[in-house]
Amino acid sequence: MIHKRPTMLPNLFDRKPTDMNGGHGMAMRMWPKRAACVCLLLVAAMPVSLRSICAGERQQAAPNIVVFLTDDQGYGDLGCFGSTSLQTPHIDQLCREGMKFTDFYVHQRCSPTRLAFMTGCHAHRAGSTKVIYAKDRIGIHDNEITTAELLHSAGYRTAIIGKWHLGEWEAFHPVHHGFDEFFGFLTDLEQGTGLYRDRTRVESVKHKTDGQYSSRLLDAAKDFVRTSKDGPFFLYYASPLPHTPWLPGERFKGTSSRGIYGDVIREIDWQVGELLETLKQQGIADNTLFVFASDNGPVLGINGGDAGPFRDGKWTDFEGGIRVPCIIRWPNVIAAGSTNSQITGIIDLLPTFCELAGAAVPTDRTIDGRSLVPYLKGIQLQQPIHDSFIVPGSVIRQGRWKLLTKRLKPGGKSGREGQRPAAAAGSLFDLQADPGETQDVSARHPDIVRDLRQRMQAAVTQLEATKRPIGRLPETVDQTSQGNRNRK
Ligand SMILES: [Ca+2]
Repeated sequence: MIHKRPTMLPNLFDRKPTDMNGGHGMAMRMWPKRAACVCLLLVAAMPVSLRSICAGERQQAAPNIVVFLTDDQGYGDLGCFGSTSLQTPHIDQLCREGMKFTDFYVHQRCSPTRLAFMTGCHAHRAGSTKVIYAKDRIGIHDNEITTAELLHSAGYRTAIIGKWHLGEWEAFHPVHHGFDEFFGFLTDLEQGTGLYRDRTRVESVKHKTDGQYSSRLLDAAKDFVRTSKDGPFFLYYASPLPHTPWLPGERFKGTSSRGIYGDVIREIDWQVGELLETLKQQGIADNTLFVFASDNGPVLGINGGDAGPFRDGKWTDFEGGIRVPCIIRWPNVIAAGSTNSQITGIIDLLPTFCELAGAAVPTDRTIDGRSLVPYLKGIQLQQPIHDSFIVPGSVIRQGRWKLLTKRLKPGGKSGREGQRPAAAAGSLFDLQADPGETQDVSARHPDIVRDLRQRMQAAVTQLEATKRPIGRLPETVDQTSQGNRNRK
């Protein structure tokens, strides 16, 4: 069983990232103590066969892992997911060479999805469904055992390049949560943020989506791959694109037929191609698990993203907000051009990566995710890995049926509600016949409504009994003088 320290180190709250005397060096001095402790516990809990992997065979057996997570990209914004107006040849190639997941779920906004990715749990269970900013004084809790920590403990070199968005204060910084390296942004604010290298703020940034930063993030990712080629490594490429404001690099301006948004999608697609090519140049592409997904649905009403066949977009639990495109490429294992239409989600990446790395999934807490490895290997299961998908207190999907247990409003500002109507609590949709959630069929299927309500109630009851807190700053930390992110 894995135990983490019961409380966060108080001294972390007394400092801000730029006060820590040189970023990387300090981070590396602090981090290995925790990593070594977790690793020892993990190894002790492993079967002998996995211990031998941890002891030396891992580099041949375990794949490198790259997660390319985009920001606010819609289900319908890829050629291989049905777009006829956007050209995404490199991502389409991922589809041809890997497995397409048609029913992959995330949360409706940035921070909860990233929290779910890092913890293998619904964000509700890990303590917060908020979008996290400095003023909130919250972030990922130190007691969480993150995807990055688990991979680090199994011998992976770990990096996050791009947007973190799980807390802007020192205690929540990614280098304290399993990442050896960080290059990117702690926050999402469009009015200005900072570019960090490890724990040092190296630049003030007006717009994190500016094309100049996109190319620099990509260059950092390519450098990380090249210097980690002897592996194994975990690269979490958390692209800030295509979040607003849309500011594509010069070479991509005017390259699409979908305006500036389309230009940004072209840039994302090019970056995917560049990363894949870098992996191929290093001779490691075939044994690298490459995941491509979006963190939530598109922002609607601004001539931007497209949710494809689904209703609504970001900020809602309609399918357009929470179902996103996902592709996984791993030529050594996955059948090229395959499709998986079972319920899956970003919560499944933690247990998937653990199985591949020979790390034990934490057993001292509830983990909502399940390993995708049987799906990746094409193993026929008697039961799918998930019986249902639940956004606690909001929606439950089982098979073709989706029940709303609360009223869902359209995403974004309420003024847009006229064009995109709300749906009443108790609405039942048949996603197989009606993926756009247009017809409430609850009156025709009272037994299904009753069953799904009971399942939701049971899930919420279980959640309330087992949910964990989000990390919070002690009241003694003075936001005006310590710990907050810097502004220009
Ligand atoms: Ca987002």
